[in-house]
Amino acid sequence: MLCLLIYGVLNNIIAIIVISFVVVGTLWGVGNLINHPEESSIKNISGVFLIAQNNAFNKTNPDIYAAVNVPKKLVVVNKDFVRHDLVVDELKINTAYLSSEQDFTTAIASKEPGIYKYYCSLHPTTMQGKIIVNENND
Ligand SMILES: [Cu+2]
Repeated sequence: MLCLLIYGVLNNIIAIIVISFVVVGTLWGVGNLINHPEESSIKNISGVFLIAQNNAFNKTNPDIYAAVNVPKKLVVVNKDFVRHDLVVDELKINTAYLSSEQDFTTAIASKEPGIYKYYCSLHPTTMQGKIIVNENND
């Protein structure tokens, strides 16, 4: 008798839990349909794509230009088999070590015009270039 009672209560609890999951799941689904997830605004910001390959960034370690107070998206991808990173001390950029095929997205942002050195901390003599931040003339 007691066993049956406990069994009945247990069944009810399980039913309640299952119904809760269904309700929450449905609400979540409807919520997603109503609130279109906002597009990330950083996608609209012009960006720089740096590929670390053969111990250079984009083959030539190019100069990168940016404007004061206009953040610029920076994506670093490692296409080598050895690790690389990208560091800009003055702009507090550090991708940490990237293994092969890893990437890191950050932003170049500066309040001060200037020339800032970017480099790979593992290959600082061969992998280094300049980020040139100019006064924003808009
Ligand atoms: Cu490197």
